[in-house]
Amino acid sequence: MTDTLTHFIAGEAVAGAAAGESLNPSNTNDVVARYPAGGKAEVDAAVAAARAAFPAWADASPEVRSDLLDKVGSTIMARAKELGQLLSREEGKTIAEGTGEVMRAARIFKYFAGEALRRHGRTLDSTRPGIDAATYREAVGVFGLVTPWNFPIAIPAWKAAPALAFGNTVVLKPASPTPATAHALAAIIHECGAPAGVFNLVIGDGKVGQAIVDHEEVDGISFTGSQGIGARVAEGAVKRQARVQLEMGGKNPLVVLDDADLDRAVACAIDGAFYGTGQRCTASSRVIVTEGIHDRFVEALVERARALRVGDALDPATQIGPVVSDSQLEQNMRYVRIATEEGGRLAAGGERLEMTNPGYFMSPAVIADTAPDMRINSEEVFGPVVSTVRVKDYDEALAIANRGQFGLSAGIVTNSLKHSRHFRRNVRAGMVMVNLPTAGVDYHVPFGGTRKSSYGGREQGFAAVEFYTQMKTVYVAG
Ligand code: UN1
Repeated sequence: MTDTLTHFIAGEAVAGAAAGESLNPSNTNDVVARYPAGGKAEVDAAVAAARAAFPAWADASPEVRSDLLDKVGSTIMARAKELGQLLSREEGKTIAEGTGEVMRAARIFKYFAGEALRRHGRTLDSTRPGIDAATYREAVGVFGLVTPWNFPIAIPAWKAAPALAFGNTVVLKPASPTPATAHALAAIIHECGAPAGVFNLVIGDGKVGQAIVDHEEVDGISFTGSQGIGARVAEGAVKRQARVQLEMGGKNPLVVLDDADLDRAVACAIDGAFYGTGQRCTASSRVIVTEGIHDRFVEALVERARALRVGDALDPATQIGPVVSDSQLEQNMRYVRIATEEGGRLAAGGERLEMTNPGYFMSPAVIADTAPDMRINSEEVFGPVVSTVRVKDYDEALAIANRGQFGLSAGIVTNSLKHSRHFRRNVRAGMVMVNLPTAGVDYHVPFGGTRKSSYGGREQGFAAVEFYTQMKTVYVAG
């Protein structure tokens, strides 16, 4: 079945001429949805609606906002199977991962239903007698949310839920490959009773994103996507002094030390590098291995990688779904080529696969014996491609882990308390994982990176209040 998508503006489904198709990457004969392409007119209408809805929403009892978010969370949960199916069909992650992501989105709404009720201001003792000082946390206004295709419901949820919880209104622009999943979320938010204009959806390409970024009435922008586009988003926002938050790429290292449990190290690398078809900004893309365990580790990694079942995302036996699009598959294959031309050894996978149905399949690639400065170890691939680097000892591993422009997530597999402690304190990354894959985060814990990975503050958990509220300082004399 092919859905026909609409925008949601001012509480109404707004149709437009079909401008694009969202295809099932496991079977490109299957058109998941046809969607309209919004432009400046739709963005203007959505922002005007969000602006008009803002005062009453910001003023509403926190209980009203909490109830809406809780209901959205419960509704998503009740439909997890159907939404997971849609997500996996549209994005290509396995059905287990798709349903898991839907549950994550539901729980994010429920978490922020609680946060809406929490008081985030502080009281202070003035140094002057008879005076009280306090800080309030107020809603900011209209937030523009520009979200990627790789977590098509969880990322819109973790931006929209805190925005709404703290009294802001929203205009969401989802990524072009996955509009149907975002549309399903928007429909649920409306069904659950969001007042008109509180949550708006405008579907379209980069022009919609640009119109949101440049709109004078958009007070803040939260973006997850590539570094190149992120830089443009920041430039546009800063020019007109809007708040801006960016989550961009990673080149996340996983360090494996001689004393690591081998099975655990391989499991961390397989999950971190290949689950979600490697399409996670937190994916482990460089595995840095000390020489005492190196050969055993690479051999076991190659064996596990070769045994992974690549296939249709909706087949429960599939472990690795397709890549999201043809252009992304091309990019992955190009990096495999570049890596081998630079001297890396293709030890597993790295081939385009033909299945019964036409789709974007490739075998998970392990590129061994790479040098730290190769392009494969500096540029984000965003696919099921991992490289390994052999090092002498922990110090060399840490130095290599800290190279490059990114700093999102970093992992270490070791039983050494000394090295794990040193790594936690000295690795240049916003998130550190000890004896865990670099990817796979909790829904209620702050998320974000350092250097070129993130900009403008942390998302999620208790940190979200910083971005989605502004502080007011109040002095009162009795
Ligand atoms: C995860 O590792 O569980 O776009 C989440 C991304 C990240 C989310 C990763 N923002 O891949």
